[in-house]
Amino acid sequence: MEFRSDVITCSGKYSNNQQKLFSYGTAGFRTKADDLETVLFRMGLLAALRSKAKKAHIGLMITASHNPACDNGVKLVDPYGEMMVESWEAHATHVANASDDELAGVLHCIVTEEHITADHTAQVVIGRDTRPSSNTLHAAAVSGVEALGGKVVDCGVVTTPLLHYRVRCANDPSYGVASNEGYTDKLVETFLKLQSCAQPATSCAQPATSCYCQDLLFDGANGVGGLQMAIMAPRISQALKLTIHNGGEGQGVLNYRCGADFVKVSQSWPSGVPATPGSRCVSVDGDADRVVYSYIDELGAYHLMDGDKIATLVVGFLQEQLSEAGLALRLGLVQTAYANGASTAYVNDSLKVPVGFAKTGVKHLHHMALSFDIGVYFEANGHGTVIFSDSASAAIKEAASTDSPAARRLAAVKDLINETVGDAISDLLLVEVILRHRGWGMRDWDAQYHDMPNKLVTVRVADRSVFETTDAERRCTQPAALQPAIDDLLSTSFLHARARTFVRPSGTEDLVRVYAEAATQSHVEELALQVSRLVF
Ligand code: NG1
Ligand code: ZN
Repeated sequence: MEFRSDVITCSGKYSNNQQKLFSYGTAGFRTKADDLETVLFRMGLLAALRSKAKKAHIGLMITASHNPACDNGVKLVDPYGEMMVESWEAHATHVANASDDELAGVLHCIVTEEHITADHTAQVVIGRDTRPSSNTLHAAAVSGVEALGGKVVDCGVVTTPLLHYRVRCANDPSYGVASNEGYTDKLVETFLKLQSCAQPATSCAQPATSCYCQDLLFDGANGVGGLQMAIMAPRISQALKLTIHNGGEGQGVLNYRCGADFVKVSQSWPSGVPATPGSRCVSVDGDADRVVYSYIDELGAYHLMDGDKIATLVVGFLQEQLSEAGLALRLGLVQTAYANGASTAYVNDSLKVPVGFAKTGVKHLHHMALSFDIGVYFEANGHGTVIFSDSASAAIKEAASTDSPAARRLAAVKDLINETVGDAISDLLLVEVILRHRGWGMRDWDAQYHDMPNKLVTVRVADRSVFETTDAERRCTQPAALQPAIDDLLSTSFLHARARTFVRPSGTEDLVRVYAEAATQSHVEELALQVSRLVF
């Protein structure tokens, strides 16, 4: 396959004159937006090649998720809406780092290695978040796709999970209508159907802590999630009364002291949302693929309901529905090392559902979840979803054609879930369905298990690449002396503190993360401090 002269001309316009080295990690490329224009042009080229290789639509999302507004990023999405296969991540890194003179050669190598022929016109589905830099980066990506004669399907400003959905539908129309409206209609209609069959919601004379209440505050992180919710909220208001705050209409700074990442890390109520005792709030992150809940009890105390609480709620519900429907399907949960130990124990010991551990990054969780008939996966930070195997889908469909209400509920719940990737809006609608089905207030949900006190801290080091881990990142193998020192600490000073701790290099930022969990907050503080000192 020969490259059109446009590749050479445009690569002059998007010249690579940086010393900086880029690496395609768990979140694609993510850094300061000013450094990314060349990278976006080149990812447009690569997405076009991937599309030719797969003879399918490929996705390209421009976002830096929960990171500050001055950052941006890009990741590619494979035909079924899943993260791009790992073997192409190396191609992405090579293309991004090639000098202008090397670029055509690097592209030729990929064409040869991947046996790409010229006969398929590339089709790339592009989405972007609300960041000011996203427009310029979008133009660069479009130039890249078009330089290889490819066609762009422009989704505009959309949430990351909506882009994943669009890619899946473009390649598999049975999944849904491939448009932004198709996504909205599917979620709205399924949610209303599920809620109209549920018990009537009790009136809100009582606070949301003690019974299911349709009132919900929505914290949109000043990002694209608020825009999408503004479209959906009026359409679902008969079943859920959402009040949108931090809605992304230009009033507040993206992800600043609000949104799912801020709420999870600081374990506090988001700014910009009225903090009234007895109220509950759902927070999404800057691109609306993560979700966490919070509530303030009658005494004014703050409570966080994170991704682990959502995962356990979903697993318990699916288990109950499967049993009522008489379906013997293998249900499992996948977590990462960051999952609170109490959530793992609850699912293993009380629900008797198997739990697997994967490395951080949804592609790893997604992969492991495929080993179950129904795999639920969630990161503690609120990124997760449920995936159904083909045979599980067929069994549910067949059971739903009988008069089993549980099987019908399961079939509708499957339609509500975005199986391609964690989706804050789809997940929050699912949580509402379950809470209403059970008539649960926030305190009932919270009472499933009690979180172990925990803390996540970051340590800046000279070179994070010297840190290597094993056992789903729960143990450090390099530097060699670190894990023995941690083990020594746990077996002496923290022997009776039910303590757990681990160290891993971040895949998205230039730092090392230390997680500590123990029976009391003071143990946690001390453990996090001592392990951070060992790392530094
Ligand atoms: P890193 O920076 O590798 O810890 C963070 C999150 C991940 C995942 C990725 C992708 C934590 C501790 N880590 O990864 O869970 O969401 O970003 O965005 O929350
Ligand atoms: Zn995100």
